[in-house]
Amino acid sequence: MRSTGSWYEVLDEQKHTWKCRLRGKFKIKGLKTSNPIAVGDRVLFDIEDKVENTGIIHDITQRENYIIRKSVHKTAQGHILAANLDQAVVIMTLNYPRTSLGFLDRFLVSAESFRIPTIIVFNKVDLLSKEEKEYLVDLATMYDEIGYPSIFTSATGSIGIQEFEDILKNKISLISGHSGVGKSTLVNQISPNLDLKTKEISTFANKGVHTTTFSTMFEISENSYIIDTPGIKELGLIDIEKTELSHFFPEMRELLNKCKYHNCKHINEPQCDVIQAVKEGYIQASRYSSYLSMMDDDDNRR
Ligand SMILES: Nc1nc2c(ncn2[C@@H]2O[C@H](COP(=O)(O)OP(=O)(O)O)[C@@H](O)[C@H]2O)c(=O)[nH]1
Ligand SMILES: [Mg+2]
Ligand SMILES: [Zn+2]
Repeated sequence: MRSTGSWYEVLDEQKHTWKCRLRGKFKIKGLKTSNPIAVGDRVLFDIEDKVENTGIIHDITQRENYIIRKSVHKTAQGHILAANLDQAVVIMTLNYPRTSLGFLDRFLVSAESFRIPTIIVFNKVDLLSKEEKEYLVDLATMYDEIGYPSIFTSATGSIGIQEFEDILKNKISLISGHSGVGKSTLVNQISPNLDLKTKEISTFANKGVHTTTFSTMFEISENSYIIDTPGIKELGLIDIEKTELSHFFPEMRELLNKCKYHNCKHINEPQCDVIQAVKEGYIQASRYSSYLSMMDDDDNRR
Protein backbone atom coordinates (compact mmCIF):
# COMPACT_ATOMS: atom_id res chain seq x y z
CA MET A 1 0.00 0.00 0.00
CA ARG A 2 2.86 2.35 0.77
CA SER A 3 6.45 2.38 1.78
CA THR A 4 8.54 4.67 3.87
CA GLY A 5 12.11 3.71 3.25
CA SER A 6 12.76 0.32 4.78
CA TRP A 7 9.19 -0.40 5.95
CA TYR A 8 6.42 -1.61 3.70
CA GLU A 9 2.76 -1.46 4.58
CA VAL A 10 1.07 -4.61 3.29
CA LEU A 11 -2.65 -5.33 3.15
CA ASP A 12 -3.54 -9.03 3.38
CA GLU A 13 -6.59 -10.83 1.96
CA GLN A 14 -8.55 -10.17 5.14
CA LYS A 15 -7.74 -6.47 4.82
CA HIS A 16 -5.43 -6.51 7.81
CA THR A 17 -2.48 -4.18 7.63
CA TRP A 18 1.03 -5.43 8.29
CA LYS A 19 4.26 -3.59 8.75
CA CYS A 20 6.85 -5.51 6.79
CA ARG A 21 10.51 -5.45 6.01
CA LEU A 22 12.38 -7.22 3.26
CA ARG A 23 14.21 -10.44 3.85
CA GLY A 24 17.94 -9.75 4.03
CA LYS A 25 18.99 -11.05 0.65
CA PHE A 26 15.81 -10.12 -1.16
CA LYS A 27 16.55 -9.55 -4.82
CA ILE A 28 14.61 -9.33 -8.05
CA LYS A 29 16.27 -10.86 -11.06
CA GLY A 30 16.85 -8.82 -14.16
CA LEU A 31 15.45 -5.44 -13.22
CA LYS A 32 17.79 -2.75 -11.94
CA THR A 33 15.78 -0.45 -9.73
CA SER A 34 16.50 1.69 -6.73
CA ASN A 35 13.43 0.26 -4.99
CA PRO A 36 12.90 -3.52 -5.02
CA ILE A 37 9.21 -3.26 -4.12
CA ALA A 38 6.73 -0.62 -5.14
CA VAL A 39 3.16 0.35 -4.33
CA GLY A 40 0.84 -2.10 -6.04
CA ASP A 41 3.22 -5.05 -5.85
CA ARG A 42 1.77 -8.34 -4.70
CA VAL A 43 4.06 -9.95 -2.18
CA LEU A 44 4.39 -13.01 0.01
CA PHE A 45 5.46 -12.53 3.59
CA ASP A 46 6.03 -14.46 6.79
CA ILE A 47 4.44 -13.25 9.97
CA GLU A 48 7.09 -12.06 12.36
CA ASP A 49 5.02 -10.77 15.28
CA LYS A 50 1.26 -11.28 15.48
CA VAL A 51 0.78 -8.69 18.20
CA GLU A 52 2.85 -5.99 16.57
CA ASN A 53 1.57 -6.98 13.12
CA THR A 54 5.00 -7.17 11.60
CA GLY A 55 6.23 -9.43 8.82
CA ILE A 56 9.07 -10.27 6.50
CA ILE A 57 8.50 -10.06 2.75
CA HIS A 58 10.25 -12.95 1.02
CA ASP A 59 8.76 -13.00 -2.44
CA ILE A 60 7.03 -10.89 -5.06
CA THR A 61 4.70 -12.03 -7.80
CA GLN A 62 5.37 -11.10 -11.41
CA ARG A 63 4.27 -7.56 -12.27
CA GLU A 64 1.59 -7.10 -14.91
CA ASN A 65 2.90 -3.62 -15.59
CA TYR A 66 4.68 -0.84 -13.81
CA ILE A 67 5.50 2.81 -14.10
CA ILE A 68 9.18 3.45 -13.90
CA ARG A 69 11.02 6.70 -13.61
CA LYS A 70 14.64 7.00 -14.50
CA SER A 71 16.80 7.59 -11.48
CA VAL A 72 18.57 10.90 -11.79
CA HIS A 73 21.77 9.83 -10.12
CA LYS A 74 22.26 6.28 -11.28
CA THR A 75 21.34 6.30 -14.92
CA ALA A 76 21.29 2.54 -15.28
CA GLN A 77 18.70 2.30 -12.55
CA GLY A 78 15.05 3.19 -12.48
CA HIS A 79 12.65 3.95 -9.69
CA ILE A 80 9.32 2.16 -9.82
CA LEU A 81 6.48 4.49 -8.92
CA ALA A 82 3.66 1.94 -9.01
CA ALA A 83 2.95 -1.59 -10.20
CA ASN A 84 0.00 -3.70 -11.35
CA LEU A 85 -2.25 -0.86 -12.42
CA ASP A 86 -5.57 -1.73 -14.03
CA GLN A 87 -5.90 1.72 -15.53
CA ALA A 88 -4.86 5.33 -15.45
CA VAL A 89 -7.50 7.99 -14.96
CA VAL A 90 -6.37 11.35 -16.23
CA ILE A 91 -8.48 14.21 -14.99
CA MET A 92 -8.47 17.33 -17.09
CA THR A 93 -10.40 20.52 -17.67
CA LEU A 94 -11.02 22.18 -20.99
CA ASN A 95 -10.79 25.48 -19.13
CA TYR A 96 -10.15 26.76 -15.58
CA PRO A 97 -7.37 25.68 -15.83
CA ARG A 98 -6.92 24.88 -19.49
CA THR A 99 -5.38 21.49 -20.14
CA SER A 100 -3.56 21.36 -23.44
CA LEU A 101 -4.08 18.49 -25.82
CA GLY A 102 -0.30 18.24 -26.06
CA PHE A 103 -0.21 17.43 -22.38
CA LEU A 104 -2.99 14.89 -22.70
CA ASP A 105 -1.39 13.16 -25.68
CA ARG A 106 1.94 13.01 -23.92
CA PHE A 107 0.27 11.33 -20.97
CA LEU A 108 -1.53 8.88 -23.23
CA VAL A 109 1.72 7.96 -24.98
CA SER A 110 3.42 7.28 -21.65
CA ALA A 111 0.52 5.14 -20.49
CA GLU A 112 0.62 3.22 -23.80
CA SER A 113 4.31 2.59 -23.36
CA PHE A 114 3.64 1.17 -19.89
CA ARG A 115 0.69 -0.80 -21.31
CA ILE A 116 -1.83 0.85 -19.01
CA PRO A 117 -5.31 1.60 -20.41
CA THR A 118 -6.42 5.18 -19.83
CA ILE A 119 -9.78 6.80 -19.19
CA ILE A 120 -10.17 10.56 -19.53
CA VAL A 121 -12.30 12.54 -17.09
CA PHE A 122 -13.33 16.00 -18.29
CA ASN A 123 -14.16 17.84 -15.09
CA LYS A 124 -15.75 21.24 -14.41
CA VAL A 125 -18.26 20.91 -17.22
CA ASP A 126 -20.53 23.21 -15.21
CA LEU A 127 -18.26 26.11 -16.15
CA LEU A 128 -18.43 25.57 -19.90
CA SER A 129 -20.36 27.64 -22.40
CA LYS A 130 -22.63 25.96 -24.95
CA GLU A 131 -19.92 26.26 -27.61
CA GLU A 132 -17.26 24.84 -25.30
CA LYS A 133 -19.52 21.92 -24.47
CA GLU A 134 -20.07 21.17 -28.14
CA TYR A 135 -16.34 21.28 -28.72
CA LEU A 136 -15.80 18.95 -25.76
CA VAL A 137 -18.29 16.42 -27.13
CA ASP A 138 -16.36 16.37 -30.44
CA LEU A 139 -13.09 16.01 -28.59
CA ALA A 140 -14.42 13.16 -26.48
CA THR A 141 -15.70 11.41 -29.60
CA MET A 142 -12.31 11.73 -31.24
CA TYR A 143 -10.49 10.20 -28.28
CA ASP A 144 -13.11 7.51 -27.93
CA GLU A 145 -12.51 6.47 -31.54
CA ILE A 146 -8.80 6.12 -30.84
CA GLY A 147 -9.54 3.92 -27.84
CA TYR A 148 -9.73 6.31 -24.90
CA PRO A 149 -13.18 6.47 -23.34
CA SER A 150 -14.10 9.54 -21.33
CA ILE A 151 -16.73 10.88 -18.97
CA PHE A 152 -17.91 14.40 -18.20
CA THR A 153 -18.08 15.46 -14.58
CA SER A 154 -18.68 18.35 -12.30
CA ALA A 155 -17.30 17.60 -8.87
CA THR A 156 -19.01 20.62 -7.35
CA GLY A 157 -22.16 20.43 -9.45
CA SER A 158 -22.77 16.71 -8.88
CA ILE A 159 -22.57 15.71 -12.52
CA GLY A 160 -21.13 12.33 -13.49
CA ILE A 161 -20.11 11.35 -9.96
CA GLN A 162 -21.79 7.95 -10.26
CA GLU A 163 -19.97 7.35 -13.59
CA PHE A 164 -16.71 8.35 -11.94
CA GLU A 165 -17.34 5.85 -9.14
CA ASP A 166 -18.27 3.18 -11.69
CA ILE A 167 -15.03 3.48 -13.67
CA LEU A 168 -13.03 3.01 -10.48
CA LYS A 169 -15.07 0.04 -9.28
CA ASN A 170 -13.06 -3.14 -8.51
CA LYS A 171 -9.94 -1.67 -10.06
CA ILE A 172 -6.59 -0.26 -9.12
CA SER A 173 -6.38 3.14 -10.77
CA LEU A 174 -3.66 5.69 -11.09
CA ILE A 175 -5.15 9.15 -10.66
CA SER A 176 -3.39 12.02 -12.36
CA GLY A 177 -3.86 15.43 -13.84
CA HIS A 178 -2.74 19.02 -13.46
CA SER A 179 -3.09 20.77 -10.17
CA GLY A 180 -6.43 22.55 -9.79
CA VAL A 181 -8.47 20.38 -12.15
CA GLY A 182 -10.47 18.94 -9.27
CA LYS A 183 -8.85 15.59 -8.45
CA SER A 184 -9.29 15.94 -4.70
CA THR A 185 -12.80 17.29 -4.99
CA LEU A 186 -13.84 14.45 -7.29
CA VAL A 187 -12.33 11.70 -5.18
CA ASN A 188 -13.81 13.25 -2.05
CA GLN A 189 -17.25 12.89 -3.58
CA ILE A 190 -16.75 9.13 -3.42
CA SER A 191 -14.53 8.88 -0.40
CA PRO A 192 -14.82 11.92 1.85
CA ASN A 193 -11.77 13.08 3.78
CA LEU A 194 -9.20 11.46 1.56
CA ASP A 195 -6.18 13.69 1.37
CA LEU A 196 -4.88 13.34 -2.16
CA LYS A 197 -1.34 14.55 -2.62
CA THR A 198 -1.23 14.05 -6.35
CA LYS A 199 0.78 16.78 -7.95
CA GLU A 200 0.54 18.11 -11.43
CA ILE A 201 2.32 16.43 -14.25
CA SER A 202 4.50 19.05 -15.80
CA THR A 203 6.24 18.78 -19.11
CA PHE A 204 9.92 18.25 -19.47
CA ALA A 205 10.73 21.52 -17.75
CA ASN A 206 11.50 19.91 -14.39
CA LYS A 207 13.19 16.85 -15.69
CA GLY A 208 16.40 17.37 -13.79
CA VAL A 209 14.80 17.92 -10.42
CA HIS A 210 15.01 14.92 -8.17
CA THR A 211 12.25 14.70 -5.63
CA THR A 212 11.81 11.97 -3.09
CA THR A 213 8.40 10.59 -3.69
CA PHE A 214 6.24 8.07 -1.96
CA SER A 215 3.31 6.68 -3.84
CA THR A 216 0.36 5.64 -1.76
CA MET A 217 -2.54 3.34 -2.41
CA PHE A 218 -5.96 4.04 -0.91
CA GLU A 219 -9.06 1.92 -0.80
CA ILE A 220 -11.69 4.46 -1.74
CA SER A 221 -14.60 2.05 -1.65
CA GLU A 222 -15.01 -1.71 -1.36
CA ASN A 223 -12.35 -3.21 -3.68
CA SER A 224 -11.68 0.06 -5.47
CA TYR A 225 -8.19 1.40 -5.04
CA ILE A 226 -6.51 4.49 -6.28
CA ILE A 227 -2.82 5.17 -6.39
CA ASP A 228 -1.71 8.67 -5.64
CA THR A 229 1.76 9.38 -6.97
CA PRO A 230 3.28 12.74 -6.16
CA GLY A 231 6.24 11.96 -8.43
CA ILE A 232 4.04 11.37 -11.42
CA LYS A 233 5.19 14.59 -13.01
CA GLU A 234 8.06 12.58 -14.42
CA LEU A 235 5.67 10.23 -16.18
CA GLY A 236 6.59 11.89 -19.43
CA LEU A 237 10.24 11.20 -18.89
CA ILE A 238 10.70 7.83 -20.46
CA ASP A 239 12.96 6.56 -23.14
CA ILE A 240 11.00 6.17 -26.30
CA GLU A 241 13.07 5.80 -29.42
CA LYS A 242 12.06 8.01 -32.31
CA THR A 243 11.32 5.04 -34.45
CA GLU A 244 9.05 3.69 -31.72
CA LEU A 245 7.02 6.77 -30.83
CA SER A 246 4.35 6.15 -33.44
CA HIS A 247 3.70 2.72 -31.92
CA PHE A 248 2.23 4.48 -28.92
CA PHE A 249 -0.31 6.39 -31.02
CA PRO A 250 -2.93 3.64 -31.55
CA GLU A 251 -4.34 5.27 -34.68
CA MET A 252 -0.85 5.35 -36.23
CA ARG A 253 0.13 1.93 -35.04
CA GLU A 254 -2.32 0.24 -37.38
CA LEU A 255 -0.83 1.97 -40.43
CA LEU A 256 2.83 1.49 -39.72
CA ASN A 257 3.78 -1.31 -42.03
CA LYS A 258 2.15 0.51 -44.93
CA CYS A 259 4.72 3.29 -45.20
CA LYS A 260 7.23 2.94 -48.03
CA TYR A 261 10.21 2.92 -45.69
CA HIS A 262 10.14 0.50 -42.82
CA ASN A 263 11.99 2.99 -40.63
CA CYS A 264 9.71 5.89 -41.68
CA LYS A 265 9.49 8.63 -39.03
CA HIS A 266 6.31 10.04 -40.62
CA ILE A 267 7.68 13.57 -40.82
CA ASN A 268 8.43 14.26 -44.47
CA GLU A 269 9.11 10.91 -46.09
CA PRO A 270 7.52 10.08 -49.44
CA GLN A 271 4.67 7.59 -49.55
CA CYS A 272 4.08 7.79 -45.82
CA ASP A 273 0.71 6.37 -44.89
CA VAL A 274 0.58 8.31 -41.63
CA ILE A 275 0.96 11.65 -43.42
CA GLN A 276 -1.63 10.50 -45.92
CA ALA A 277 -4.01 9.61 -43.09
CA VAL A 278 -3.53 13.05 -41.56
CA LYS A 279 -4.38 14.65 -44.92
CA GLU A 280 -7.49 12.53 -45.17
CA GLY A 281 -8.52 13.38 -41.64
CA TYR A 282 -8.33 9.84 -40.43
CA ILE A 283 -5.60 10.92 -38.03
CA GLN A 284 -6.54 14.16 -36.29
CA ALA A 285 -4.30 17.18 -36.86
CA SER A 286 -3.97 17.82 -33.12
CA ARG A 287 -2.74 14.28 -32.52
CA TYR A 288 -0.24 14.50 -35.34
CA SER A 289 0.92 17.85 -34.02
CA SER A 290 1.51 16.26 -30.59
CA TYR A 291 3.47 13.52 -32.33
CA LEU A 292 5.72 16.04 -34.08
CA SER A 293 6.20 17.97 -30.88
CA MET A 294 7.27 14.84 -29.01
CA MET A 295 9.69 13.96 -31.78
CA ASP A 296 11.15 17.42 -31.24
CA ASP A 297 11.42 17.01 -27.48
CA ASP A 298 13.37 13.89 -28.00
CA ASP A 299 15.85 15.85 -30.08
CA ASN A 300 16.32 18.44 -27.38
CA ARG A 301 16.95 15.82 -24.77
CA ARG A 302 19.69 14.26 -26.76
N1 LIG B 1 -16.87 24.94 -10.85
C1 LIG B 1 -16.22 23.82 -10.50
N2 LIG B 1 -15.19 23.90 -9.63
C2 LIG B 1 -14.57 22.75 -9.28
C3 LIG B 1 -14.95 21.49 -9.80
N3 LIG B 1 -14.13 20.56 -9.28
C4 LIG B 1 -13.29 21.21 -8.47
N4 LIG B 1 -13.54 22.53 -8.45
C5 LIG B 1 -12.81 23.57 -7.71
O1 LIG B 1 -11.49 23.66 -8.28
C6 LIG B 1 -10.54 23.94 -7.26
C7 LIG B 1 -9.42 22.90 -7.30
O2 LIG B 1 -9.94 21.65 -6.93
P1 LIG B 1 -9.03 20.51 -6.28
O3 LIG B 1 -9.90 19.34 -6.02
O4 LIG B 1 -8.26 21.04 -5.14
O5 LIG B 1 -8.02 20.22 -7.47
P2 LIG B 1 -6.74 19.25 -7.48
O6 LIG B 1 -5.56 20.15 -7.36
O7 LIG B 1 -6.76 18.59 -8.81
O8 LIG B 1 -6.87 18.28 -6.36
C8 LIG B 1 -11.32 23.95 -5.95
O9 LIG B 1 -11.60 25.29 -5.62
C9 LIG B 1 -12.58 23.20 -6.27
O10 LIG B 1 -13.67 23.60 -5.47
C10 LIG B 1 -16.04 21.46 -10.73
O11 LIG B 1 -16.43 20.40 -11.26
N5 LIG B 1 -16.63 22.64 -11.04
MG1 LIG C 1 -5.57 17.91 -4.77
ZN1 LIG D 1 5.37 6.99 -42.43
